[in-house]
Amino acid sequence: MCFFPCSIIHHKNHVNATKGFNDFKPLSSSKSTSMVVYAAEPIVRRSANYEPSLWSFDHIQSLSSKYTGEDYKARVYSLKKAVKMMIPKVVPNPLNCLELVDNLQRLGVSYHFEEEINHVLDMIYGNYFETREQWNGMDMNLKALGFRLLRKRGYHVPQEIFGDVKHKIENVQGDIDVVGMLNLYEASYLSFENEIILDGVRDFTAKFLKENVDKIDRKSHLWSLVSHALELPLHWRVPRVEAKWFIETYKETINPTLMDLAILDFNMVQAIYLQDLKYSSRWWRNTCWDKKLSFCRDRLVENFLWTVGVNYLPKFSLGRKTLTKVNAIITTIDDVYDVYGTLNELQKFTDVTIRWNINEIEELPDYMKICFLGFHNTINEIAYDNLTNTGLHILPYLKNAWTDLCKSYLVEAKWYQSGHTPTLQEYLDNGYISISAPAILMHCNFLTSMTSTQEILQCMERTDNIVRYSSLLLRLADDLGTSSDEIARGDNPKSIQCYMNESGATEDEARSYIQSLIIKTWKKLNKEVASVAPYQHLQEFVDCATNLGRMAQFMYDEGDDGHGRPTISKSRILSLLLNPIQELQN
Ligand code: LA6
Ligand code: MN
Ligand code: MN
Ligand code: MN
Ligand code: MN
Repeated sequence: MCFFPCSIIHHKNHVNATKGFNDFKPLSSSKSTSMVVYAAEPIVRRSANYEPSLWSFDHIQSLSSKYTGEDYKARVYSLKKAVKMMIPKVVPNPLNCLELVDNLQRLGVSYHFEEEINHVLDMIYGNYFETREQWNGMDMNLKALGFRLLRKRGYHVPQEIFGDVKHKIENVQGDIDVVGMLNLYEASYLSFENEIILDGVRDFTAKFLKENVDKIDRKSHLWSLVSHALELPLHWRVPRVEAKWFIETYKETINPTLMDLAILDFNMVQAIYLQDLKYSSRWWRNTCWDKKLSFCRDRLVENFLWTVGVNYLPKFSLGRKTLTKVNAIITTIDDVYDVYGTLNELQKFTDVTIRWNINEIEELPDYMKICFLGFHNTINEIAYDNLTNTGLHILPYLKNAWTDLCKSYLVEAKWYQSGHTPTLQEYLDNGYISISAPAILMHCNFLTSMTSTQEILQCMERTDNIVRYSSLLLRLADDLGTSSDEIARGDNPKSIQCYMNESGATEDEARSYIQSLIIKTWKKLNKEVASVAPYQHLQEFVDCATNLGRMAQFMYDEGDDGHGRPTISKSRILSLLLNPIQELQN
């Protein structure tokens, strides 16, 4: 039941509500009687007309995978052993070494060989990349591949390694090596700000590949690889999505032992996702939010998909289950602030959240009682489980992160109500918080394999810039994908509109500008990630943060809203979560 049952007007079509946010307003006041007569003024609520979920509870619970059990584990064990034996054989040849590492990473199985890969990269670095004398005169392809794989792991390799490549390529007699150009192109995306040599490399390799892609045989793997890279560079791609693509593209050509392992591992890890998803779907059903808060997006499976993008490792099960709850709560509360709630209600919701005070929920309308109590219970339970499992009391951190989020939502709701268009900077200073990534990543601090309080506190301290840049990537990509719908239904101006307003740019120009900010943000992120590389225990968290940025570019690919529109994500969900990869016929 609603707080004011007779006075609520639901608008099914995109209607902007600008008035009527006072629940009661004096109708008339008579001095003679000092009596004030109140009448309920209709509350006009917007509606987003979200499409229903494509994934029913019963359907999710009915799914199963055959890739569980000891037989499969035993096969993976022996395939892993066989792959480990391949490593010493490639050691004498640095290019073969790097190609093997690259393949293991792209196939999604490198997590089985962390120690071996570290060892190989250390060796390659020491022998070929540590000093200028070593890399001077080195083959371009080897340089490019080495640079990418080493910088990704935080080894110091300067951009000057490419100081002469442009000149050399311009003077090549005969055909230019496309594979080398492709590796150079991919390497250039590991750049930091103000690395103009790498900017140049990116420009001329992209130009070359665009001009030459059509000359490559369309049925060849090289053509797939080049056109894939031109769509989005490898460094920006979500590892699990890439693994699926890479396995399917190279199924018949890569070493069959490696491929057997990759396929089996993918399918077995996918079976774990299914268990995580079924748990999450039971939790979601128990909240009853899909029924009680039916004006919000019902996106449980999409919310789960984000978590697989953030961390695909089998050991991250609890992390995926927890983050799915976090994402579902965010998606719901975001709609309460952006679409359904009145400013007065939102102010109260924010206050109750700040004080984390269950006694105050009496003041909230019924729909918000459900929302706040469900939210409060879930976060408290997450904190409780952490306390009993690790002894660490994390509720104060979680509370702070959620409070910051709700405050940033309220800022935007006020901007919308007052018709204020902030400057782009003002918008982004709030918008990187209101996109929820800092709240998601705060939870991540307690979900990776860090064990001591000291490590976790150090992680929070050293990664605040990483969190900021990853959040900014999410905000910018989200605005490119969602702002058209948002503005049409009535919402605060997003980065595109703020930039248009302050610069007089057209929408297309503003979109390109936002794209350029994405490139710039990646460079800042790369630098920060490199700076924490020496701290081994931070790596899983840093990967989560970076993958969140990648996931945003995936979900909002080509400016489509893959989070809000279920039909856009359907094939991705089938591919990553539900359909196994066909095994090789041996
Ligand atoms: C996007 O919605 C949304 F819900 C997010 C919070 C994006 C990331 C979400 C996860 C991982 P919308 P807004 C749950 O585009 O209002 O409405 O901030 O977000 O632009
Ligand atoms: Mn929103
Ligand atoms: Mn919002
Ligand atoms: Mn808004
Ligand atoms: Mn949005």
